[in-house]
Amino acid sequence: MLPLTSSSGRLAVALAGAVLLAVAAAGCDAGPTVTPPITPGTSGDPREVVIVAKDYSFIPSPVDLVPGETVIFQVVNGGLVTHEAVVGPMPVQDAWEAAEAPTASAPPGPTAQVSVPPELAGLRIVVTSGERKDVPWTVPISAATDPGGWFVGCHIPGHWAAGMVVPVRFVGPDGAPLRTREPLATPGVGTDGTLRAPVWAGSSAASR
Ligand SMILES: [Cu+2]
Repeated sequence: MLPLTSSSGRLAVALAGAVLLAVAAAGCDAGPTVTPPITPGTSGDPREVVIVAKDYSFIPSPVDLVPGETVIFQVVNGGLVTHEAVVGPMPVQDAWEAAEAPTASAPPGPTAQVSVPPELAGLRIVVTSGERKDVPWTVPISAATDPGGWFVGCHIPGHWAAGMVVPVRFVGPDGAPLRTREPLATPGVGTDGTLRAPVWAGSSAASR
């Protein structure tokens, strides 16, 4: 009887693990291929897009946006330290990473004032622990054709390297992705100092 009990125990553990994975996946998004239909936001009726920053990750992943729509980003900091949501392509992410790097040794307190050239500013929303900021924003029509992809990232020193970046998935109103790309790398900072970013895997992401 002992082997059976042991086997059942393993099965139970395996099932519990599978359930946890399923719950975790469901908490992020509906699935890897197609999201539920989206009613794109307009300037008069922007769509609410909730982004939760934690120590050190974002929910959801990916962030679904329809090119040309107007959204209100509701950025919530559920973590214990200050975070930011920088929305934009990789040149924007690189610019903020470089601009904020010198603040790594700054003493605890208010976020240091940093800036980047306007053309590389993208959208940056800084939230302190427990804070929520609502920021309206119109998704550029051309964003979906940016060959490098777009991301939501945090550049408080060390946070991107800790994995605090999620890809933006541009979708049509029907929820179908406008383009798909293969994963390039796990997030982090490369040995040459350049940022590595995740790319959502599109329909090929059947397994997780
Ligand atoms: Cu952060």
